[in-house]
Amino acid sequence: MSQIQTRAADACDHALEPYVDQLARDGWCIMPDALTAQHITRLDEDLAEGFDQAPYCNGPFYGETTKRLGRLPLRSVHSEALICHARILEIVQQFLGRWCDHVQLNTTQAIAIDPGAPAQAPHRDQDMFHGPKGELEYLLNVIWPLTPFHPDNGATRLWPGSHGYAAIEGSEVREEQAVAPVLAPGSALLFLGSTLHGAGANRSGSVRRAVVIGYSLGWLKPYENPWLAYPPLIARHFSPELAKLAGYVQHRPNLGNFEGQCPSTLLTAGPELMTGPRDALLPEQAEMVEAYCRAQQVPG
Ligand SMILES: O=C(O)CCC(=O)C(=O)O
Ligand SMILES: [Fe+2]
Repeated sequence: MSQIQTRAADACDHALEPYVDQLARDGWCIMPDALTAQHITRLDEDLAEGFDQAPYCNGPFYGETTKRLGRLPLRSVHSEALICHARILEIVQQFLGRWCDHVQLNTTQAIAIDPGAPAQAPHRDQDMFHGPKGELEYLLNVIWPLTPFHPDNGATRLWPGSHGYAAIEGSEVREEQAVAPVLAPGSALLFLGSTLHGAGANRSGSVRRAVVIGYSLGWLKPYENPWLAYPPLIARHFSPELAKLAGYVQHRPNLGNFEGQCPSTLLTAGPELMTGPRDALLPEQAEMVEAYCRAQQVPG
C-alpha cells in the first residue's frame, strides 16, 4: 500500500472504511444502493434524447460504436445527486484531499456502448496528467450504470492491484486478470486514477449505458473544461456545492482567480461590481506573510 493509501485508511470514518480499504488494496470498490434505481431511471430518461441525437465517437480509444455526452448537469437535474454524493465525496477527500486545497469535478460524461463494440484499450485515466506516478493519486472516477452491467454487455473491466506504485512497473496487460463486476443501476463503481481499466466488449443485443463522474486534484487542468461547459450565467443556477466543484472557487493560494477575486463572485455580480484583488491564502501562508510584514515594522 502506498503512503497516501495508508493515510487515507487511517483517517477514514467507520462506515466508509470498507470502501476506502478496498480502494487502497485493489484500486476499486463497489458501493451498492448508493442511490435508488428509480433515481437512475429518471436520469437515464433525461439523457435518452441526447443519446438519440448524438453522433458516434471518433477514434479507437473513445470507440466508433460508442456515444458520449458531456455537461451532465445541463442535461439532467438528476445528475447532481451523483456528482454531490456525500459519501462518495468523503471517500474522494480521503484519497485526494492531502494533495490539494480542495477537489474538483474532472468529468461528467454519459457513455453508450452499442452491441458489437469491441473492448476498449485498457488504460489508466491518470495518464492524462504528466507528473510523477505512484506516490499520489490524481483522480478518482465513479461509474454509475444506467443499464445493468454484466461481463457480456460491456461492463467496465478492472485489473485488481494495478494501481499506485504497480502502475509504474510497466508490466504487460494480462487479459485473464481483468474482472468485470456485475452491477445494478443505483450502485456505484469507484476506482482510482492509477487503476488499469476499460469498457468491455458488448457481446449482447442491447446498448450498455453508464455515467462517469470523475474528481481530480483541484490544481489540475480538468478533463471537461468547466468554465466553458458551465459559464457564469449557467453556473449561477447551480447549488453552491456544485458550483464549487465546477471551478467557481479559488484554489489557495490565489489559483483560478478572476481579476484577483474568487470566480464565485461572478455568480452573483458582474465584473463592474467587483472590488480589488483579494488574497486567498492557506493559513500557514497568511502567517508567513504576516510574520514578514511584522518583522519589517520593527525599528532597526
Ligand atoms: O465506459 C466504461 O466502462 C469505461 C470508459 C473509460 O474508462 C474511459 O473512457 O476512460
Ligand atoms: Fe477510463
